[in-house]
Parts: sequence; structure tokens; C-alpha cells
Amino acid sequence: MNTTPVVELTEALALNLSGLPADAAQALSETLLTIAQACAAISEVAAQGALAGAHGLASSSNSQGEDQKKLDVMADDVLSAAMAACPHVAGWASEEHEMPFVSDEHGNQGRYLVVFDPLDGSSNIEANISVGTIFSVLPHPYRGTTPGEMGFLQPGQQQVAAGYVLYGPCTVMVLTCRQGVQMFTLDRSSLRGEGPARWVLTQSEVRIPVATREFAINASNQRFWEKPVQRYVAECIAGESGPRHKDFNMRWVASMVAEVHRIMTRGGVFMYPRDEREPRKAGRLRHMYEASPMALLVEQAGGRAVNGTHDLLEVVPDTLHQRVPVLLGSKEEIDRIVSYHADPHENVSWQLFKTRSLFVQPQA
Ligand code: AFP
Repeated sequence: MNTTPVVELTEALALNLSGLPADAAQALSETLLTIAQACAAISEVAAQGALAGAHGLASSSNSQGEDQKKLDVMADDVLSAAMAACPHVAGWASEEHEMPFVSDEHGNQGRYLVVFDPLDGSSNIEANISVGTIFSVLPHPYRGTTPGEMGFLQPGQQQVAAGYVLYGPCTVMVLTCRQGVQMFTLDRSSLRGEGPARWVLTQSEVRIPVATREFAINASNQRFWEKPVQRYVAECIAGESGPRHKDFNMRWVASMVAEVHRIMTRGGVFMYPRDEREPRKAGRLRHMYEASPMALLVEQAGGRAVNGTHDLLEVVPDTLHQRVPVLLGSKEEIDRIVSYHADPHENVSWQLFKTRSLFVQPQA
């Protein structure tokens, strides 16, 4: 018989936020519970799939000019409505909209700005592969006035909370309020009742192992990567016979939430580096609602998250939808990748690998 006491999200938040003044703790707790409730609703729609009309393209495009899926739009609508109703949220911004929203009722007095990617990994929806929601909670820096875009452009280290929800075989929320990282599992049976969704703490003090033999990168972009990343991956692939003297395994889900969740559970490295495909874009992932919240989670779990040379949490975004290179995960490996970026002899080391593809061995 399992005698471990059941801890629900509300109680876990009370413990996590006990160091804050009571009014701030209540405001942040209610904001996070609102996000959790919205994500439980998204989980229901995602799980119903085609039965909920959630598959296929919507007839619209997002802030980046990318085609939107129906579930992108549904998830965005659910979260946006939740933010509009939350008295502590002064404004919010979403991947799906070019400009941030100001709360009609709470724009002046709300304490927080919330930024989210409502449905990350949406190319996976119809394939029934895990997708997720990523969110970041920032302080409203000019309380007493309504927030403009500038108010959102804060470095990740200002976040008061960040998290993601993974819609997989089970729905899991991974959350930090800057007091470590905790995992909560959605009790789906609670969705059949009248009350709020029930999120149960299923792992406290999540820690990312410092060492790993697993990495994730979209290898089809190899020819565009920056050299330190070329070197790092080539060394991993060289395995036991290469300079690392050990074999590595490679993964790619094309859903950042799923990749980060794997790293949270067993370590690893995830890379979407700067590449030369479109030199004006500094990578694929978006700083404010992908890189920054994931960086806070990873750092709070003992891992590291960088853009190659700098910790991602230090980077101050210039625009809401700014892209940024992302390399995150087990600390030893990320330290190594950073050292490759700093190595003035990097080009010399790279000669070892320069002439061969990652997958085609040179002729004897
Ligand atoms: P979408 O949400 O537009 O599908 O993008 C997902 C994502 O931003 C991130 O979750 C993945 O790591 C990455 O894109 C996958 O990109 P590739 O197309 O290179 O696999």
C-alpha cells in the first residue's frame, strides 16, 4: 500500500512561495493555477484529437508567417481567455500574435506579464507524438501603467516562474518558482467532474544528471551549423574510437517540450544552434517563450542553458519574437560546448573533422 501523502499543486505552490509577501504569493499562486487550468483544458482537446476537430491546418498564419494548425489556434484561444480573466495578469504575449495584449480590466494593476507558446511542436499533432505548452511569468515592470511591448523585453533571469506542460501518454506540468523544479501529473479523472483540474506532485526536486551520453539535434541541418557545434557532434558520433572515448546516442522528436522533458528525466543535451541557413535569423527557437522559460527550468534543475557563448538567462531580448541559438542540458556537456565556442584554436581542432560528413566514413 502506498502511504506517501498526496500533494496537490495548490499545496505545493503554498510551500514554494512561502518566502514571498502574502499578497505576492497569492497573486503568483492564482496566476499559475489559472495557467494550469487552461493547460488541462488544452490537454483534453489534444487527447480528443480528430474527434475534437483539432487536427489539420487552420486557414491562418501566426506572427512568424507560419501556417497555424487548428490546435495552435485552439490552445492560444484557451490560454488567452484565461489570461484575460486573471486579475493578476496585466498583459500577455503569444507566439501566435505579433503584438502583446493588454488586459482590459487589469492592465494597470496586474502584477505579471505572461508569455507563452501555446502549442509547441505542432508539426507532431497528427502523428500523435507529444506536444506541449511553454510559459514564462515576468513581473510587470511599470505597474500603475498599462504594459507596452518594451515591458515584456526582460532577460530570463527576471522570470518569477516558468514551466511547460507536456501532452503525452500522460499530461505532466514541470514548474519552477525559482525554488527548484517540480513535476505534477494531471489526474484525468478530475476532468470528468465539475471542479478544477487536479494536478498531483509526482516528482519534487527534479535534478538533471551532470553527465550524459545522449544528445538531440536536427542533423539534417549539419551543413549549416557553426563550427564548435560541428566539432561537438562529430566527436560524439566518433564514439569510443574518437576523442571522447565513449559512445553516444542521438534523439530528435521535433518538439522542444518533449526533448527537454527527456533531459529532465534522464539527462542529455538539446541543441538548436545558430546556423547559416538564414544569416539574419539567430537560430530557429524563440527567445521569450521557448528559450528563456526552458533555460530557467534547466538551470533550476542543475543543468545549464546557453546560446553558445553566454547563459541564456542573461540575454536581453530586442523584440518579442526574437530568435536565439539554444544549447541546454547536462552541465558537463554544455560546459564543453561553451569551451569549444571560446577555444581560439577551435579551427585547428576542427580540421580533424572538417572533410568528412557525420554519417559517411572517409574511404580507407
Ligand atoms: P513548431 O511548434 O512550429 O512545430 O516548432 C517546434 C520547434 O520550435 C521546437 O519545438 C522544435 O525543437 C523545433 O521547432 C523543431 O524544428 P525542426 O523542424 O528543425 O525539426
